[in-house]
Order: sequence, then structure tokens, then C-alpha cells
Amino acid sequence: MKTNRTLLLCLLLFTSLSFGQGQKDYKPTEENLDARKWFQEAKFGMFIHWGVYSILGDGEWVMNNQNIPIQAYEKLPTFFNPTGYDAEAWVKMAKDAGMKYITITSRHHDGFSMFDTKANNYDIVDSTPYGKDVLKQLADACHKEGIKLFFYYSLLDWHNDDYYPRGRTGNDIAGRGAGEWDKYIAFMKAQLTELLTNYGEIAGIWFDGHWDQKLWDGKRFGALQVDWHYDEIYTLIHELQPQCLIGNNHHLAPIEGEDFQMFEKDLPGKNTTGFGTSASDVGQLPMEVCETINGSWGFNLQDRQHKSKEELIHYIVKAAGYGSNLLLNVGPMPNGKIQEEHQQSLKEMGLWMRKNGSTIYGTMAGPFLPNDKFATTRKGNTIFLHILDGSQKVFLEDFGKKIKDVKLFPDQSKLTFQQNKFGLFIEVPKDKIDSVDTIVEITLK
Ligand code: FHN
Repeated sequence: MKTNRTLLLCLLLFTSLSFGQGQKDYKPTEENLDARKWFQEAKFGMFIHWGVYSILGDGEWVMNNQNIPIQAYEKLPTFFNPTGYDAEAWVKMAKDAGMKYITITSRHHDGFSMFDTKANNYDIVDSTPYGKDVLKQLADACHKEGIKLFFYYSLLDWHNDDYYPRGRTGNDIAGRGAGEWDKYIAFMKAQLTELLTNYGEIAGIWFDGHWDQKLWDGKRFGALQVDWHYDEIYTLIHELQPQCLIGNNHHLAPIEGEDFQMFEKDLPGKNTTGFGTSASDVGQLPMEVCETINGSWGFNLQDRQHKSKEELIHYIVKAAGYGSNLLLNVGPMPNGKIQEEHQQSLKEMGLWMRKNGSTIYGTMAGPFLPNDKFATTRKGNTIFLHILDGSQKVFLEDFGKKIKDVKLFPDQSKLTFQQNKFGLFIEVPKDKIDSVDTIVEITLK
């Protein structure tokens, strides 16, 4: 018992130290810095959660949530045949929505690879009647249309025996074996090499699942029980494609070797979901907020929580108000189609972005943190004030900068404003109010 406790303590000490080690002495290349700049300006991307789980219409965690034994789950690929999949149509949909990049799940926690991997046979080409590499088709379509492509890659795996020690999820799935951690690391490196070799230029790798290996002390999650070998993994990626941006959804401050920071279902530094990136963990890297278009990541037949046009617009405006991108998720159906409701929402976003995109793309965070009434973005000498609550009057406290003029963004009509030592007061005529977002353009001297 005592030995066990000592062992655990040593392990805790070792792993809490080892998490700090990302890519040692990482210095991003010129290409990487350019890619970061591009990313920061892109502002809007499409997240796609798609796998064999979509057949069950119960989200991407169904294997864990329903404790589906390995043997039973392995039947899913044998009837996964998405004959309605049209990569070009997805890319066009994203482009028309005003999105500049796509991030797709190459392998989620169920361990099934949606690409032609040689690291095992549990993949779309070798184990489904469909037999074609959906990521290759998407990569070709993205490259053709000038849309950048990121691969989501799950660190955790409920199917691979070498994912051992197991994490805190998937433990009631019958049929899991006890393999070797080092082999699992080698497996991931082999897959990442494939992803960064066989699909042309890849804009980024989006890691997820780190948190699965955090130890629970009865009150909170602490140190890791494994070494993820981030030094080797991040070095490998940057050697294969130096511009490739690495992000890791570990819900913590970025570590060396990461090129952007993501926030799940929360604006930067907010922690309403409990996934917990605290304000002090917000770093200096380009940022991305990811959110679902309804209430689920993977296809969920029963999900009726489709977000309204207003909710989606407010989300992208607020994210931009923090200087962050929005990665908006859709979960395609098992036939390869994106459900009608979501196609409609994407079209609405596209219409709005075509009219108002210049107040979002290429901007940085505005001088005021977003709140429920308004958000601000900034481009050079111009501040865009997005009024989100239908108000006619807005007071910007302590606004000390000298102003050249204040106009309504859509028709460029001049607005009345007053500035004094307390701040700036702006009034918009009633008939010019847009109930979703009234955009005001403030030009500084
Ligand atoms: O467990 C995953 C979940 O399925 C989904 O992929 C999201 C996307 O941010 N990330 C994980 C939860 O943190």
C-alpha cells in the first residue's frame, strides 16, 4: 500500500513536470509566423465531427455513453457507406458561409480513422463498404477552393489496446486490452506522419483528449499519469510542415510548440462550461473559440437545439471582440450530408458575413471587452462598435481617443455623438436599429 502511494507520488511529480515540456526551445519559422497571422485574420472556420458513430445518431461519445463493447462497435464500419458525401459541396458550403478554413476529425475518441492509415486497419478505406478516403477528397476540394484544412486528432483512444494506462473515460467498454504506452505514442507519430505527408499542405493539427489522462484526487483533476511526448510529437509536425499550426485542447495555458490556443464552448478566459480555461491561462497566441451549431458535436438525431441566426452572429461578433476566431461545428449525417437546418444557418451566416465581414475579418480585439450589450473590433484607425441588444444609445466609458467621425456602418450616414471626460456617447436613430447587430464605425484621428 505504502509502495503504491510512493509510486503514485513519484508519478505525479514526474508527470506534472513533464507536462511543461512541449517542443523544447521552439522558435516558429517565418512560414509559421505568416500562418499565425493568416489564422488570426481569418476569423471564421467550419468544425466537422464525422465518424462511424454518426450511424447511431447519438453524438460522438456514444461508444462511451452506451458502453458499447469493442466487438459490437466494430460492426459500425461494416455498414458505414456515406454515398451522399460530396467534399466539394461541403467546401462550397463553408466558403459561402464566409468561412476560411475547415477543421475535420481525422480520428475521434472511438479510435476509428477517417483516412487511409497504414498504422492499423481500423479505417474508412480498409473497414467500410465505402472504401474511399474521405479526408483525401476533402483535402483536394479545399486546396482547389483555397480553403485551409486542419485535422482534429484525438490523443485518447477507446479502441486501441496500447492506449494504456487508460484514461478516466471509456472504462466500462468491454473488450479493451492492456497494451503498451510507448507503442501508442509510436502509433500516433505514424498517423501524424501520414496526415502531414499524404494530404498536401495542412494548416494545423487540433489535438484533443489530453485531459483524459489527468488524475482525480477526489476533489479535482491534477497531474497527468502519462507522458504524452509532446516534445517529439510537436517537433515531428513542425519538421514535416513548418507552417502547420499546432493547437491542443488541454484547457490550459499553451505550452512550448503550440501555435494557437483554443477555447471550447466559451469565450476566451470564461469558464461557464467547467472545461475551465481561466482568464490567467489566456496566452498571447492567436485564439479560436469552438462552438456547436446545435447542441452536439457529432450527429445527434434528437438534438433540436439549433442556434438561431442571432445567437450565431452574436457568437462570432463576441469572439472577434476578443480577437478570436470562431470555429463553428456541424456534425454530418451517416449518408455524408449536412442536415438541412444547418445548411440554412450557414447560408444565413454567409449573407451576414458578405455584408458585414469587413468589421470582423482582419480585425483585432476592440478597446472594450464584449458584454451582452455590445462588442468592439478594431482595424487600424477604425473601431467597429457592434450593438447587440437593439439599443439606440450607447455610452463608452473612458473613451479618451480623439475622434474624426462616427458613422453607421451599413449606409455610412453620420451619427451624432458627444465626447467628454467621462467617455463617448453615441445615438443611433430608431429607424436605423438592426435588432441583431447595429454596426457603428468610429474613425479615430
Ligand atoms: O470530447 C471532445 C468532444 O467530443 C469534442 O470533440 C470537443 C470539441 O471541442 N472536445 C472534447 C471535449 O473537450
